[in-house]
Amino acid sequence: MDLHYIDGSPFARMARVLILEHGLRADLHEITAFPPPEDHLALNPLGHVPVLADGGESFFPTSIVLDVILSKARPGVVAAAVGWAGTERQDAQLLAVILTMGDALVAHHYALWAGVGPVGVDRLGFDPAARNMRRVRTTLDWLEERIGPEGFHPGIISVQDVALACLILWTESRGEIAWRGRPGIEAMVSRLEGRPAFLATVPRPHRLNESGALRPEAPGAT
Ligand SMILES: N[C@@H](CCC(=O)N[C@@H](CS)C(=O)NCC(=O)O)C(=O)O
Repeated sequence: MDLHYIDGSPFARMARVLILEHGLRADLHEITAFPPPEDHLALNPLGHVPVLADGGESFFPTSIVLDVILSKARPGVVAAAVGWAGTERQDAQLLAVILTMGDALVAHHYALWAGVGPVGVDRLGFDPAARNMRRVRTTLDWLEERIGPEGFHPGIISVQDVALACLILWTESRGEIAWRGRPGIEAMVSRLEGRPAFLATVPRPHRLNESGALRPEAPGAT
């Protein structure tokens, strides 16, 4: 299988961590432009990473990429698949909520980096970037109520743990948010961040230029 990724992408990092944790063979293709170039749209019409190409098919978005990777992993190793016995719907909801929160998080940061501001009369009545950050905070509270002392599933490192840790660690390197003060999430992130699969996928620093555009020489800038 072939994984197309950007170094800084927290969504792509989830896939890279799962591949490493499970010792799966994959050819990694780093995209150094941001946003990904035009020809990437042939792989994913949404223009996003990660994309997993396997058996002539192109898999996206992230939830599907993670599902395909986990379907190739031996059960019982590190990150269990969605579908813990009897809690399939809750597992699926947890992962979907974490990934949707990730969308809000990156949309918030992109809006700031792009210097987006009012260009006309506000007929909506709220600031979309601020609303996205509020969504992130309330979702972190919701997740904190559901995480246990051993993460989202006792006894294993779950895909939900991996997904949330990748998003939190992205904010640590790309623009901090007030995520601390939630002991369950803090404990989970500190347990995972030192694992070899996480250390091997730490995002390189990125730089924004003065005009707000990402520097072309900043590979994997998200
Ligand atoms: N909901 C998407 C999120 C993926 C995403 O936002 N990827 C970012 C990098 S972190 C991206 O590729 N952005 C390129 C763009 O916005 O055109 C998914 O699950 O695949």
